Amino acid sequence: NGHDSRSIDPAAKEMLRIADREGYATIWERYEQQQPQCSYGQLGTCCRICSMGPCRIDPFGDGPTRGVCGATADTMVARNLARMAAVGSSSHSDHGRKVALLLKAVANGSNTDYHIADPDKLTAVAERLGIPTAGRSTAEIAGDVAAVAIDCFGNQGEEPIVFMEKYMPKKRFQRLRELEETLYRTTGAKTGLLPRAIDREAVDILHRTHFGCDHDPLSLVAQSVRCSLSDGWGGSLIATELQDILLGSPIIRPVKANLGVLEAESVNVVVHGHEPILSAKVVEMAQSPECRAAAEAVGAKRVNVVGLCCTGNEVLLRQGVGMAGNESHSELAIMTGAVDAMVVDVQCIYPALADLASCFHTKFVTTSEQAKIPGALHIQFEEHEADAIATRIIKTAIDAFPNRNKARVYIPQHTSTAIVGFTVEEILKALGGTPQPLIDLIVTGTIKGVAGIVGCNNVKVQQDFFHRTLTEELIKRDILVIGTGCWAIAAAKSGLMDLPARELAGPGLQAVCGQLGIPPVLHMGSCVDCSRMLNLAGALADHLQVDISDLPLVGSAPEWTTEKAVAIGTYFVGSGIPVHLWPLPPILGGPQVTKILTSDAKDVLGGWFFVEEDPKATADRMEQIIMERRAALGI
Ligand code: BF8
Repeated sequence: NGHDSRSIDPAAKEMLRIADREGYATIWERYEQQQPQCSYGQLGTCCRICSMGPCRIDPFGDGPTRGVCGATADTMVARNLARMAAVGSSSHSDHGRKVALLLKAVANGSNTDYHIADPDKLTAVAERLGIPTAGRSTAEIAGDVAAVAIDCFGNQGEEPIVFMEKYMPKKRFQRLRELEETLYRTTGAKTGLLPRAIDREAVDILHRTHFGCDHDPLSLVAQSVRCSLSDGWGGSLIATELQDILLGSPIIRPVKANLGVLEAESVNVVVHGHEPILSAKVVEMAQSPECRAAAEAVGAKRVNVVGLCCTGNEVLLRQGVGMAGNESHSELAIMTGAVDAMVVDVQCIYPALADLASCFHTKFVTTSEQAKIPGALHIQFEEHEADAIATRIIKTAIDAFPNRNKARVYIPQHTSTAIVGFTVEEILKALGGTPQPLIDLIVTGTIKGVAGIVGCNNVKVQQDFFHRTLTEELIKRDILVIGTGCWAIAAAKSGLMDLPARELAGPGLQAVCGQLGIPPVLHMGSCVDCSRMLNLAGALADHLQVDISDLPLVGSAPEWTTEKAVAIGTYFVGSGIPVHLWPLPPILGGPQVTKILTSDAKDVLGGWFFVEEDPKATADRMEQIIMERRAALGI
């Protein structure tokens, strides 16, 4: 019964039975070996910032109430949280930076392996940024867009970054500006909320959380919000917008999801990580005559590239590539014995994958200078030689294919169909070019509101259980569910993104899905594409001339794991959206920080965090928030 408590996914259950039988180590097993986990760490009251420590504070009053330097539990919690937000924001944003630099290289002709795949999107982004487009070449416009994006990372001025200023809805921008002014007036101390340069906000956190700097929980939380906003309306947004320009904008289309996308007769290449600059090339080059011939020469049907995690979402959305699974599936995919190469770039890659791959013929290929893993084969990816390197990577998989031990291959035959690709542009197109029909549906109560669900799998939660149950509970209540990341993969695998899923929705949502020919649960992309959700919220807010915090919108990260999820949750809150979290964030040891984030933020920002373990109770609370907001709007 052990595997059933680990995952609700039928493919995962089959693979976990094999793992138990063969003795393969997994996250679940290593998690058990880690018990009991440190409760100071869980509560956030452990400080390792200087060498007088480590210090820890028992929040129940046993022992000292201050660290050696005098830091309180709240200071420790707030500093730790700020560092999580900085790391999460930096990960998304550094990804965005690479895309901006690539756009510059394509624009000036120094990179010819990529090109402007969506000139219409380029024009739309340029116009939004106020860059002239009439009578100018694509390369000129692209160069200017890249320059504005790059400037958002390193500008040394005090003004908010251009991307945020041009994309954030007006009322939200004003509210944050007024809040900064009020805080200055009432406290006499400067507290910024609108991000300056993206790099600066993360460095600011590294500086202010150094030994002996900022000890004020409110100030530390405010900077966490500011840094996270530089991710949502900056780094992540730049990643999304410029990837659409360079790799093509997603369109609504059906795909297959779950381990059944692996093919027994083909060379299987799993792309895992986050940056489609690599994965999209692997998908593209797998179709080249050279790779096809090489695959046939070793007796394979073809090269079958499938995705895992967010880079899987990127190629699923843009190239219709099958999705092998979300975070907790990464080990299980290798255990099928049918993966000839797993190719990774950055973020959310378990180092354990290298050891596991060595039990099989599987080549575990790292490609990024920022993510090297002992035991992996490193093939350095360089954008200016992308075609050649992607081909080399695929050849590695083809060379491994003959070593596959067919007796050990087991591919669980589970796939679901998912209709994906719901970008803001595609949603507006489906609505006839304006958000008005969606607003009308919300005003009449046909749809009560919109819930955005994001984030990972977490070994502390039965895989996909919270994602699936919460999603089903919300659509049942006529709440449209949109989202990204590993949640989106969970929803795709569960069949919730297929058209028949509308039967699970309440009568209002069901009718809308029937009319528009869409599922009740919409895949908006990878985690950097949470910026698409912000943009959708922004489009609704600007259309109605209200703030995002007035709209019946709510968020959740019900199986969150990473620091990037902290950044996402925090920029949602900073953008005026209440956010549910499970598992517990490491803040509860700081009563003042907990109060700021779960209560005070509500009045100040219009968004706040709440924690809840039960999916049904979470849906109740999310519906209640939506109903309160509807009432406040008089609808
Ligand atoms: O950025 S949802 S486990 S894969 S952090 Fe990672 Fe979490 Fe998955 Fe993508 Ni997002």
